[in-house]
Amino acid sequence: MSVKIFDRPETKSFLETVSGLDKAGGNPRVKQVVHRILSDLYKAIDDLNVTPDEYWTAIAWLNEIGASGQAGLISPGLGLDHFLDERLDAIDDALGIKNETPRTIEGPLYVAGAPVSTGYARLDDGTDENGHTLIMHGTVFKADGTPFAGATVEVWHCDTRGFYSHFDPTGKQAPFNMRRTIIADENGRYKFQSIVPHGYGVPPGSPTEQLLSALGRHGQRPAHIHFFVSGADHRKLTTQINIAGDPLVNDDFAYATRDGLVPDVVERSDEASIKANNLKGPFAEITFDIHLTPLVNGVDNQINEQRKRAAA
Ligand code: MBD
Ligand code: FE
Repeated sequence: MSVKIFDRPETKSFLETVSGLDKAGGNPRVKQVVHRILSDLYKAIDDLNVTPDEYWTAIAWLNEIGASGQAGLISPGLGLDHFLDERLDAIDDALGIKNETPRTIEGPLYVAGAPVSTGYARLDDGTDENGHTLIMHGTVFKADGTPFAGATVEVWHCDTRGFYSHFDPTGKQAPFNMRRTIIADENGRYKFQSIVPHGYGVPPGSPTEQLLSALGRHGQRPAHIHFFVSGADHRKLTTQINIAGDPLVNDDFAYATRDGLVPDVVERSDEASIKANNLKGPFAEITFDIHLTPLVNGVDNQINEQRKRAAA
């Protein structure tokens, strides 16, 4: 039986009551957003004849998402993180700001407090037996195009099983394995040794995977390396690079792949290169320069407090 009650005046005034719009107290912005989202939801229920059984299935799923701490995981899966990036890009276009190094989503797996070093860091602790050595390096540039001595490069990635330290379900990794903060040297250069990461997959059987499966989708990401790059008088850049050649480079469940963020991976097996990097055997090399952008009217107009909230 299909009925329509959304357009009734009673429904309209009920939504205003529920959202507190008829009261003086509370937070006006929260009221505005809740009123809009609730109105869209009521209308969808009405238009699609959502049954009570369907509705309570969704509520149970939301409880599972929360209980498993996966709100930050299904969010990129539903493209919301990428959509926010597209909006930041559009705002920058309107302001005339060019992002020579594209931004892309942070994801839910950053951890603050990684060891800090200048110029160079070794990210992995050498215990991943399947690891293929990676050397990655580049120069950080200021908005005026000059090298950014003292810029901060935070980098994090997963191991060859697709697990991140602090979130490793096997408990195998030491804290801050494959997480470092590198201060760019006097020439704006950063360099690190690590291992080539594997792709990531959402936890099997998780509520995130259940929804993706119901959408006929997978929960896999191509191999990638995350970065926060920041420096005085510039906006903080959140980005990632993908490992070129990964079959999922253009099939990421989190939609983070962007032009300009898939640098070449060069296999080096010649003695000179191996020696120059103090290594014992062949390795993969990635060169990736990073360009920061200026503040807008003296402030970082894109900064968000996601990290502070995660730490609280
Ligand atoms: C990741 O490693 C990630 O980067 C994102 C965006 C989502 C899940 C896992
Ligand atoms: Fe990741």
